[in-house]
Amino acid sequence: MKVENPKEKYDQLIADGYCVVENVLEEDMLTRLCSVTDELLDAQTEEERAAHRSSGSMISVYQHSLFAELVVYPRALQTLEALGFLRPKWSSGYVISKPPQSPPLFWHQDWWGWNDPCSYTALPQQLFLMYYLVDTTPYNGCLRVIKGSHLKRHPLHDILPSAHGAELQRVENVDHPAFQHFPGEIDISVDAGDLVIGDSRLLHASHGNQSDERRTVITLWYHPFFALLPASMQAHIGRLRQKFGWTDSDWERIAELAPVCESDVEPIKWNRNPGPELK
Ligand SMILES: O=C(O)CCC(=O)C(=O)O
Repeated sequence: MKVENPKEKYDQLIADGYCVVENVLEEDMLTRLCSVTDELLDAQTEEERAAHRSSGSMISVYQHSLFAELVVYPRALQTLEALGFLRPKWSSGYVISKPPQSPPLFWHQDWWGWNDPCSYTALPQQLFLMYYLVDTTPYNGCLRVIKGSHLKRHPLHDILPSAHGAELQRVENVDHPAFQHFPGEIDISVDAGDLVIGDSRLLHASHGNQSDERRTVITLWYHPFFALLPASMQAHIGRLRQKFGWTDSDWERIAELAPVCESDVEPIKWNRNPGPELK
């Protein structure tokens, strides 16, 4: 696949923290992903749904083999390569689906390596690749981001308690600042099959879904410069892998993208809150 303007997209990803690549999923893959995710979502219990009211479902991609195909989907790897990420590794992912008439997702960032100085430099340690399976708009829960917040402190960094807090997930207080609007936020509306690539440090959220249809996204986490990360970070990433439903052939399929840490160094301590170094 030929990516239009790859250098501009790379520059935008580094400076703003995100970029969008149109039309990455082909029709056949999109159809298969819709059908598998619908099956997994229909099988969820009421309890599972209530626990994740804000984000919508959080189903691990290790629950179905099709997601192993998505991890190494050639058009996605060609996109990463066009942006200059030649040796990416992959660690995990989720099916995140907002049911019809559901609340917004709170502001958060997903990076956990803030204890290491490399987290305060421009190159991304971890990227999200988000595939939306339906067209999105503010009406049905499109993504919102705060441009540049992966590298620059924003008032939300001091407001947010621990990201992904259980109270925020259950939307116990919809007046909490984590659900509000902030100057500088940008809506990212996409067509089904487009790919949103972003830095895991970027503050992001989503609108509520006011439509009568599900709004599903598959988020996959990649490490574009895994070999350049400190060993303690590599060790943490290598340990994130979980077995669940994947078969040996699924693991073989993604073997080249498996994040293997060669040293037996202690994994870095998980810390989701940026320190004062983020200015
Ligand atoms: O549901 C969305 O649009 C965003 C999902 C998200 O925030 C994430 O995967 O970290």
